[in-house]
Amino acid sequence: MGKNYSGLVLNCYALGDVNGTNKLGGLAGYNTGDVTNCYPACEVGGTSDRGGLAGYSSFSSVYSGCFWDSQIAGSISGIGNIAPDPPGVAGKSTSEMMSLTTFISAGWDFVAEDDNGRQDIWRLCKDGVSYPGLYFEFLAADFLCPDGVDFIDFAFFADYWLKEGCSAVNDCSRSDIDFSGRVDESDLAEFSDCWLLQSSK
Ligand SMILES: [Ca+2]
Ligand SMILES: [Ca+2]
Ligand SMILES: [Ca+2]
Repeated sequence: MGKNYSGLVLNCYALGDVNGTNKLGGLAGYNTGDVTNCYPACEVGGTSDRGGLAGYSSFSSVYSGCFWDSQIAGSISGIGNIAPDPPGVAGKSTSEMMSLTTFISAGWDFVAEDDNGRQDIWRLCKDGVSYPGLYFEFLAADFLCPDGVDFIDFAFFADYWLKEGCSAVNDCSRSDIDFSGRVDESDLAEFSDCWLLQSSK
């Protein structure tokens, strides 16, 4: 983000390096809004007001559950113009940023846990391999860990076979892949497509 004036920025991440001169941040250059459950993991260039999370921030901005990879961003603070960092902003090492515990303990809603919610917005199957991703970025048939479509996902899918009354908001734990309201042959076709698509890669 270049500038965020007053919006709530929720559940997002940024991995692209940032270059420029002034007011540079891994997630936002200039921010006067609120940020919840976001992380950047990138290099931050520039000469002044550089922050792992935000280059420049208003003092009234509220941050909650935000992290940034301090190992990659280098020796800067989380918010360029505010020291120390406000509550809800924490720099972490790369290995901590690739660890489920870091995010779970901050209340992030992940797949395969219910304590932080059942929307299951985030997903990180294995520590130390990657940063967390957003669940919607994964193949529709890749319901469960480990990453990739396999028989574990198929068994999960089979549990919902011929289930009816799946709504758009609670789509039978995503097994109603085409959102038709029913788990049937057309979902199985989509499941198979995902499986084959993955094997052809
Ligand atoms: Ca959850
Ligand atoms: Ca899987
Ligand atoms: Ca369906």
